[in-house]
Formats: sequence, C-alpha cells, structure tokens
Amino acid sequence: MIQTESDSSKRVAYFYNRFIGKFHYGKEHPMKPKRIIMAHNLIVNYGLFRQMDVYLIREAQLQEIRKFHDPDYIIYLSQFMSQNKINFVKEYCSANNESVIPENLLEEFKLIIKWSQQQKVKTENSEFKVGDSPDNPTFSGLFSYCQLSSGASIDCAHSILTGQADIAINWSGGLHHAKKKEASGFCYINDIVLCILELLRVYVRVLYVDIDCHHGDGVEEAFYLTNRVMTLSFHQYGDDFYPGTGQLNSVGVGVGRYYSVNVPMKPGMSDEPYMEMFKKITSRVMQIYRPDCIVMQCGADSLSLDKLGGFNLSIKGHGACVQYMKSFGTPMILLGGGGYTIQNVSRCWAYETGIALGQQIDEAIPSNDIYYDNYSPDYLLHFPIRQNVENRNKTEDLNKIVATVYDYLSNIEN
Ligand code: V1P
Ligand code: CA
Ligand code: ZN
Repeated sequence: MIQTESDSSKRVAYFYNRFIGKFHYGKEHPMKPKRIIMAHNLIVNYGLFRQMDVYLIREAQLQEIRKFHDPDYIIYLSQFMSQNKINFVKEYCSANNESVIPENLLEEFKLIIKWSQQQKVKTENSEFKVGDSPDNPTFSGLFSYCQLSSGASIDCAHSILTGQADIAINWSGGLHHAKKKEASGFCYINDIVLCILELLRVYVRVLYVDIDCHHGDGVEEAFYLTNRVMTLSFHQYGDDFYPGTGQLNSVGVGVGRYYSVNVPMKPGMSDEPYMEMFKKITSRVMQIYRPDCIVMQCGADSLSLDKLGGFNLSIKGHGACVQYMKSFGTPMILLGGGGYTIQNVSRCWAYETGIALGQQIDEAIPSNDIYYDNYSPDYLLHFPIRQNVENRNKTEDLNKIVATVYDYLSNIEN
C-alpha cells in the first residue's frame, strides 16, 4: 500500500451494515445489494478499515424520512417492513409495556403501530404503484433496506457537521431517482436528499456532484427551486437512455435558476475526455459557488463493461473524479449508486475508499477475500476496459457543452 499524499490525515467515517447486502430485488434484476458486501470485504482485506472510523448503519426513523417524502407514500412503503419487526412492536405495545422499548425508539414504534393500522385503508386504494414495474419490485424487508440506506446517508451528514470526519462514506446510498412520492429506477427513498437536507440545517451552500451514468433526476427535482444546493450531473443522454431528463438547458427555476447543471453525453466516453469535461466544469463550479460541503454520488455504472451504462471509464478515471473533488479540501460525503457489473463496482469503491484515505491500494486482490473467485481471471484491482469502442462524442460538441455551462454559471452572482 502506497501513501499518496502528505495530507493522509483526513479523518474518514465509513458506514456499513452487512444486512444491506442481504436484500434481494429478484433474480433477473440488475441491482444487486450483494456488491456492498463485496466492496466491504475488499475494504477489510486491503486493511483500509483500520484507518477509518467504522460505524454500524442504523435504520432511519420514519420522522426523518418524512423530512422529504410524502407521509402517505411512507405508510404505503412501510407495509414492506419485515414482518418480524412489526410483530415485535405489536407485541410490546399491545401488552402496554412501553417501558421495555428503548426510549429513543418509543415514538417510532408508536408510529409504526398507528401507521400499520391505517395501512390497510391506505393501500387498498393506493395511488402508489411500487411493485407494478420491473424496475421497482417489492421484496422482503424492502422498507428496512430503505431505512438502512438512508440512515447511513443522514449519519454521514452528522459526522461531517459535528466535525468528527472530513470525509464520510456510504456505499449503500446514492439512490438518486427516488421522488417525494414515487419510486423509480431501482430507488424508493432518496437518501441523498435526506442527507443534503440535514446538511442545510447548518451549511448555507451544498454542492451535489453525480458521476453515475444516469441523470440524478430525483435530487435535481428536490432542489430545482433553490440556490442553496447546486446539483451537477454527468450522464449518458439520448436514444431513450433512462430516465430521459438532464438536458443541457435544464438549469433550475426561480431563485434556483442556474443552480442545476447538466452535462449530457453520448455513449463511449473514455477517461481522458471525461476527465477534461469533469475538471473544466467542477473547477468553475467550485470557484463560483464556493460550497460548504460536497455530496458526491459515485455510481459505478459509468465504468466500462457495465451492464446498463454505455460509458467506457476505467476505475482510475472514475477515481480521478473523486480525487479531484477531494483536492479542494471541502468536507465531502461519498455515496454509492448504480453499478451492474458487480465485481467492478466493488473494485471501484474499494479503490475510492483508498483515495479518501490517501492510500493507493495494491494491484493484487487480497487472496483471503471470500469473493476472490469473482475477480478471475486476473485477480487484479484494475480490469481492462473495452477496446475499439467509439467515443460518440465529438470534441467540438463537448467544448460547446462546456461553453454553455460556463455561460449559465456566469449568471450567478459572486
Ligand atoms: O428503462 C427503464 C424503464 C423501462 N422504461 C419504460 C423505463 N428502466 C431502467 C432503469 C435504470 C435505473 C438506473 C438506476 C441508477 O441510476 C441508480 C441506482 O443506476 C432499466 C434498465 C436499463 N437497461 O436501463 N431497468 C432495467 N434495465 C431492468 C432490467 C431487468 C429487470 C428490471 C429492470
Ligand atoms: Ca449522473
Ligand atoms: Zn445509474
């Protein structure tokens, strides 16, 4: 392991709970929570966890989720809480033995009871359609999965706000498509919005940077009308690529005008042109916006060979974006997101955990890793990217995008 920076003194908070990896969207579904366990195992076996403060992820409480989501939508989703938990709560509350319930959970438990009673009525004529589309199936413990993913992102915000960490990491977060009362694109609860809302209790300006191959529509929509959050998404766009939003001219509305930045690109983007775009745009954004904190969604479906995304980035190229944002020295939260070739996702997030710590991890995958076989045939950290892939973005088109973004940003008063 090589120390890459003199300032490896950054305090890093890392949030993990192995239960996250146990949830299952279904056999044919591309989203595999198991990749979070795989990334964690690499992080442990590379010895990175010893240099971080490792925290157990807790479930976000219903009141916390309500800071963004519609109460009826939460009631609807909470029916997919694990049956064990509901039985446990009912048992204690019906025995009127509230003292047995830990005090900090009492209010939460009372709400669950109240809501589970209302549930039947609410779900029978529900306007919510979770489970109707293959993208957002219902599965056992779905709501607990959402609570864990968002509990960690909220706690990332707390660890930054209390000064306990300079960088906080939640690879089980980054679910950027969830809307106030709608699940979409594999996302049900928007942990990122909840995290940013927590930061806004203290900070004046938060910058959101999204390098997932898809447009960060849920986060953009949540903050479209405000100048206290600037959202910046790099994504594949066109030919019906999901979700179809994130055009260059979607810039925000009202006081939020020019605080939404979109960088739509065609398939085939490789490290060099991607990094050039990324640096040109983020450097100008940092100079003009001067955020108090950066929240970065590190979706790994922008890597080469992803099953859904069409970009052609290497892990080094993806990680260079994280390194570049870190170099500004602003407090930062790193979240996961998409990523569908799971052995590359775990490689990528282990590498980026190293970047957060200022450590360049070894090229050889640790042989004691229980997922070692997944890294065949080379058992190396960096996988070979697709060769002979055409980058369908012309240099002049990319330059035009940068010029237009600069033009939009020039409307922001310094
Ligand atoms: O394209 C669609 C649906 C079908 N249209 C009517 C819309 N859905 C995509 C969703 C991609 C979500 C990406 C999430 C993230 O940004 C953040 C976690 O990475 C989709 C695709 C696709 N190729 O784009 N769904 C599926 N594939 C899918 C395939 C098999 C089973 C279930 C869903
Ligand atoms: Ca994106
Ligand atoms: Zn994605």
